[in-house]
Amino acid sequence: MKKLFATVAMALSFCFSANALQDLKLVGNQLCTADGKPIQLRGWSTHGSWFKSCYDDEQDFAKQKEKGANMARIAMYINEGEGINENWVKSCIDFCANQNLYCIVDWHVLRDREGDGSKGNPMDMKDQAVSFFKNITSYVSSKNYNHVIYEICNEPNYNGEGDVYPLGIGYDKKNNNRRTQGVWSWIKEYSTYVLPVIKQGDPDAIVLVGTPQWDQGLVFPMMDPINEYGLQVMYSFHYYAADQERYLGFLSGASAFLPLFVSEWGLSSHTGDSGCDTKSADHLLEVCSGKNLGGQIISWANWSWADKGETSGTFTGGGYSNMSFSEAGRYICSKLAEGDKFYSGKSKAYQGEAQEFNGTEDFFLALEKFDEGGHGVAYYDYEDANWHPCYPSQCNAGYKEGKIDKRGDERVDLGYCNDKDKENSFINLGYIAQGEWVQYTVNVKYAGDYEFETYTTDALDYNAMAIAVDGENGMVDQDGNEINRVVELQTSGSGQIDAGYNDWGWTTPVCPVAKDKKFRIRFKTPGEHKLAVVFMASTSGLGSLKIKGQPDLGTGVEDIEQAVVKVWPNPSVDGVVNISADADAEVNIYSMDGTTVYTGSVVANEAAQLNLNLAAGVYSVSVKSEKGISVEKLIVK
Ligand code: IDC
Repeated sequence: MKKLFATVAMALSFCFSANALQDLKLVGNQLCTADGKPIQLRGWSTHGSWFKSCYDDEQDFAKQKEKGANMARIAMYINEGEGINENWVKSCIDFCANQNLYCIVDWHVLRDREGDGSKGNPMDMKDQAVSFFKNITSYVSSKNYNHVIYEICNEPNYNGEGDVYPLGIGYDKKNNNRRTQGVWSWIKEYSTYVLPVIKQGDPDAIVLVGTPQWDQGLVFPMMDPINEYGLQVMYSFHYYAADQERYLGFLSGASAFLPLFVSEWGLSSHTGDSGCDTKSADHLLEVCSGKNLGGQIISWANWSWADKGETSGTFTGGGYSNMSFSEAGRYICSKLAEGDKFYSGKSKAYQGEAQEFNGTEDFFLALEKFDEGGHGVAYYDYEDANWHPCYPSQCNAGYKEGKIDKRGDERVDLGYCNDKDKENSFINLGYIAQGEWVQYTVNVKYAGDYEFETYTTDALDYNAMAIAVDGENGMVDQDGNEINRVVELQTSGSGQIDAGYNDWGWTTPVCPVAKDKKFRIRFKTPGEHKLAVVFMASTSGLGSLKIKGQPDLGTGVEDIEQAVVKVWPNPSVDGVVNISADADAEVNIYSMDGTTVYTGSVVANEAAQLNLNLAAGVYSVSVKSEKGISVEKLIVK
């Protein structure tokens, strides 16, 4: 019966739908079409209403399509030019539908200029935003459109927020600077108004949420994501090639933790009008093609389809009518013409040998034995020494300084924690810049959740570390929930900031938003895993990572043989799923944000059929018996 309804509904939607684009959905962090195939949306963003003649006609979008775009972003400045203009946005939505282009409706918050007296807090215009998104979503659903993505705030910001130091991090301890974190709380507050309205008007929508510091502060949604509204939320990252390559690691690293969308990027500097850096642009597109920690294919919109004549613009000044492309415009056309070009390479164990963790004894990750595969695949490490905010002269530092003779052909910065007693010293990762990560291959004897500690110095000003296992978030709390994806490293010894870079010690990282929570690293299965340390802020160094052998974690790691757990069908449809285990067990199912969606139990060797009615997405099924905890991934379509 249900099936029949579905077929009728499909037929109806087919009749009414003005375009032939597939529905979009998130599978884990990946944007996919309805059939589960990853998709990369590519194309241009409009400029503001000043250059409307470049995008007030269907032909304007036909030209973008002809150049290879499959998406267009409609940037509606809310404080400049014509301001809010629903009719224009609606007509652009129609044009895109007719041209089979996906379409982003962008509420273009942009009030970050020094001295303009405003704060860039999206809450300032939340009433207008609520009414705008209400009208637009009801327009979209009245037309039965499926091609519209909502970007709820372009670049929320704190006026004059500052430089790279506090970037992406709420705990600049030295200055007690929490401004960027403040911006995230504005965004979260704003989302409580806008997202329910979108949910009501267009329940299956994909929504892009801006992040602090001109959309580079991805650490905030990693710490504290938005999961409350049953919408498919992705986070925006913005990039201006000529002067922002120093932040590109954020995109590469965060790809393992969040669904990401480069909803705006230009070949120019962040002013929109100087430099034109095609090399740095290549680097961005390489990351977007899937060459990143999460292997995520990331969509992008280039700024901007306009003929203002600025470097970032697609056309020369006044050049639109004769299609006179600028250097940036020609670059984008050539990239769009290439179509899908996805990267799927993987890093390999150093010298073919995984490090071994036997589960019962403490394990010390040998930081110099990072994977092979080079920059972008085995690690992300900035090449240009100037991109390091604290140590501009350092690049592959230990090697260059003659301190260490290991792996000098790689970019990763290695050094000895104790130069004077190298024999008894760990080799550390040093000179860590924002967005850098390093990946290792570890062979794990028993699946389970393990406590860990880090070896750190007294000199930790800015720090925020994440751990990825197999290209996904690898940390859970003591109850097995994914509460957030970032830990704050602790200073060793005296606890005094800047006491010294040579004073190392073991500390337990804390959860920045819930200090009482303890993190664990989760290996879902025994066998070989990729373990990556990801730094979402610059930090002085990581001396070692100790994963604690845990005989009594409740998982019975010492003597486990894990329960044999079966979950089927997987993927499941509508959350109808069978679970069995070869021992009496307690079953918990969590959504990816850690919300418990089911709690129950199974009797040994008896299948339990559950009808969970879950939203499409990825869940983890945790089965706890005297044999330990087994975790299975469940995909619901
Ligand atoms: C710029 C335009 C420029 C305009 C300015 C202010 O290129 O012509 O005068 O806005 O309206 C962003 C913003 C985007 C900026 C762009 C380049 O989202 O609106 O456009 N940029 O400065 N973030 C980072 C860079």
